[in-house]
This record gives sequence, C-alpha cells and structure tokens, in this order.
Amino acid sequence: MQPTRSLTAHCILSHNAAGLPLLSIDNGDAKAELSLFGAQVLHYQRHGEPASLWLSDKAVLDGSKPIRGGVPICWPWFGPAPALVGSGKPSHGFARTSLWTLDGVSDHGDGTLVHLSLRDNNATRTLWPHPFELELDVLVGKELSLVLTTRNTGKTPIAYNAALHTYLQIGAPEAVSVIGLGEPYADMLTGQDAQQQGALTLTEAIDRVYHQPEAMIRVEDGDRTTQVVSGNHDSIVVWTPWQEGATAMADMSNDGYRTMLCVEAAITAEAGVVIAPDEEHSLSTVIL
Ligand code: TA6
Repeated sequence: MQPTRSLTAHCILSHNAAGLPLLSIDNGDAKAELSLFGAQVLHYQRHGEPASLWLSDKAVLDGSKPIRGGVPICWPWFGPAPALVGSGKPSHGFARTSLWTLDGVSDHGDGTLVHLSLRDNNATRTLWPHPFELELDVLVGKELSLVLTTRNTGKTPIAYNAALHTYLQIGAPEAVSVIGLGEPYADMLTGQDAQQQGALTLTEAIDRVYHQPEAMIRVEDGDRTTQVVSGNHDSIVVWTPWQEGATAMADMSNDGYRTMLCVEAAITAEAGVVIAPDEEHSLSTVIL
C-alpha cells in the first residue's frame, strides 16, 4: 500500500486497496473525497449537514469501469459515441475513465482548491483524434464548485459535448420536487419532445434533457433544499433509473434509486460547442 501524503493542511493523498489515488479534504467548511481516476468528486458534505452527493455502495473503485456516483465527467461526448466518432466507443466519452494529473492543491479562505488536468495521449487519440487540454478546477468550501475547461491545442476546430453528471443525495423520492427546469424537454425514454408542467416529481424512471433551464435548479427534498447553479451549459439532464433501472445495474443496489437523483449541467446540442485552435470553453456547476 502506498504511503499517505499530506498535500496541504486540509488535503491528503492516499491510495485505495486497488491502488487508485484519492484526495481527501477536510477543511473549516466541508469534507470531500476526489478520485484522480476520472477526476471525479466522490463525496461532498458540509460540516453538520447530510452529504450532498450520492455514491453507490456498489461503486467499482479499481479503475476497471466508471465510478457510479459523485460527479462523473462526461467528455468529449455525452451518451453513446456520436456517429462521427464511431461505434464501439465508451458511453459518455473517456474523461471519466482516464487517470488525470494532479496539478495543484491549495487552501484558501473560501475553501480548498484542486487543479486537475488531462491531455491527449495515444489512448485518447485512438478514441478521438484531436489534441486537447482538459482542466478541472474543484473548490471545496461552503459550496462545491466544479469548472471544466476544454482548450483546443490543435490546429483545427474541435466540437465537444459534455456533462457534469452530478448524483445528488436525496432522502426519498416521494419528498422531492425539482424547480427551475423550464418547460421544453426531450424525453430520452420515449424519444418524444414534451413540456414540463410545474415542478418535476419523482414517480417513475426519468431520463430527460431540459433545453431551457434556469441558471439555478432547486431540488426540494423534505426540509432540505439543494441548489445547482450551472454556467455555459445548453441543457440540464435529469435522470433516475427508478427501480427497474437500478436492478439492472450491477453497480447500484436495487433500492439505490431511492436515495439519488442526477441533475447534470450539460452540453447536449448535436453540434456541441465548437472551439477554434488555441481557444477554450468552460462548463461549470456549483452545488450549494
Ligand atoms: O445522464 C443520463 C444518462 O445518459 C442515462 O441515459 C444513463 O445512461 C445515465 O446517463 C448513466 O450512464 P452510465 O454510462 O454512467 O451508466
């Protein structure tokens, strides 16, 4: 087992039994855990409050598959690989199954800031033939802030889709209503476009792309409210697999759907975001 290292007064680097590098943060505001595999926040909990993020008790933490829970980084595509990229490629892209570089950790008055990056390599170029530099800046404080920046380091424009696939912890689906999604959405389960009437409640499997969300989504969960404030997204994706979907997933308990809801800042437009050479674009989400 590799030794644990103190990186700052509030952040340590350790490795789990499978050798995956994990950052553990515990500062004046909150605790958090972050996997360098996938640059994935796995846990975030303000002191004295319930955890804000959900992590499956059956999550695979050995680097063999994406980790179920926290905030997976879906990039450079969202969902099945687009035809242009080619079939047989991993769903939601390859950022969440790559080992990222830890570029820095620093403690500040408003929290602990973590800088991570991923650059193109032989493996990524096989899947997506473009040079790039991807950065994730995570601030763990009274809020959890994630900023994903895509930089085009090549000589031709690139187009990308993405999602910060946030798994929120909820008390029970019956107590939840989601406000701020706007009306138009694409129902990925029926393939139909539809209109949201009022707040969204959880009574069945939901897999929807909301095209005109407000900047701030409010998740009312009994006496608890979680806010998701996103930036530079073109949609919010809401997903619960419900009972049937949970039962079909090996890395989710059959009742796991009862304590999670995904509210994802996403770029889902077919054309994606086009970035010219040497330009960059940032997608962000804040959980508060
Ligand atoms: O965010 C919604 C979604 O695209 C669903 O369709 C479902 O596939 C979910 O993501 C989880 O995907 P994963 O590849 O992590 O099992």
